[in-house]
Amino acid sequence: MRSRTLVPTLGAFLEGEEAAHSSAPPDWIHLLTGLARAGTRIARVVARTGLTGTLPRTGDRNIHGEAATRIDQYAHNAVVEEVAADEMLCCIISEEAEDHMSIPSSHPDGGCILALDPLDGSSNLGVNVPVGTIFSLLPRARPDATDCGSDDETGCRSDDAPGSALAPSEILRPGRDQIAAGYILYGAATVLVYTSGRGVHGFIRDPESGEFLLNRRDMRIPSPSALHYSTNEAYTRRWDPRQHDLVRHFKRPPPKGAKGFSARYIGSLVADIHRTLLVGGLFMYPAFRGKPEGKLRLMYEAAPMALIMEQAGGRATNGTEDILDLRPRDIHQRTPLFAGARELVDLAACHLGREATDSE
Ligand code: AHM
Ligand code: MG
Repeated sequence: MRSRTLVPTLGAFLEGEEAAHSSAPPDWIHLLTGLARAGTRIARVVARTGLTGTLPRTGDRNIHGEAATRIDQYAHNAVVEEVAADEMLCCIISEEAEDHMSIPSSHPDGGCILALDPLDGSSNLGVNVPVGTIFSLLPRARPDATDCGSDDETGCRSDDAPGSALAPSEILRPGRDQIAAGYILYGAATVLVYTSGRGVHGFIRDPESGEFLLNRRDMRIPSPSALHYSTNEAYTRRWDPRQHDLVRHFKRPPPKGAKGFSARYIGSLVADIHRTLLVGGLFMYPAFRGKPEGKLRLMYEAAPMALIMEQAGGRATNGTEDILDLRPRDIHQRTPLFAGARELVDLAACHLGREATDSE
């Protein structure tokens, strides 16, 4: 009988390679472990939605102590419960909460911000389409000269005076400042992908042991990448002519002997981005008439995916500017997103930055 190769668990990988090489604060390992625990709880509930509908069956309570009624509220609560005691956090920004949530609520004093979409794409659950949790870890803004707080070498502010309230300028950080980012995909398998700025690593949850096992170390978008474009073409009638030009370009007959483009769109961001990361292509959620900033949220959807893409050799823009360079005005701000293989994102930027040839 062949002996089984020893595959590192998430815990072993974090304690070993991540602890040795990452520049993220040491508490990050604890935080990611909490996120993985939340992912395990969410995966279980997601897997039962065919039986229970999108409502968890028993007794879950939201942050206000009310009975949760929606699965995305359940997911929000699960993450908050698993990470809220983390001393590195000063607040959580969640798609499920209107304002940021201070941690601890009475006197936020951690140095980092967790931005979160607890369960993206949950409207797909009724038809058994994969959904996901997206997370981004940011340092709280550095104090100015009049402030007595200090930063450690990781950028996380560490000795803030208890009792201070969080100002918007402390938490509205550009994606370029992210310490770490990632997602958990609830599909045929539950997959956790993260970066802390030194490559992208993927783990798959073994349903038997319950452990996340290292599945892909240092993920790279393949080059040449798959010629997939991915967008919701039902909005064509509301597109800018330059977006039309771009998609028309993808539909042109390829040169003799070359492969042409094909379309892929799941309509679930984590699944679309995961496919793009694994095989390449270009994911697009553009702005269009009626949605001048697109649909996706900058801080907890676009920015973490952009960091993953860049760390895997790809790129992400809002059409013209790198997503990671955008400074949010608001925690729930939206942005157009073009993400994927670098040459295809560059091609999109080139089309979107010039005069349209004609309109439809
Ligand atoms: P949600 O945050 O309300 O779940 O919506 C986000 C989802 C993404 O997963 C996906 O990329 C997008 O909505 C699809 O939108 P559309 O149906 O307009 O194509
Ligand atoms: Mg979402």
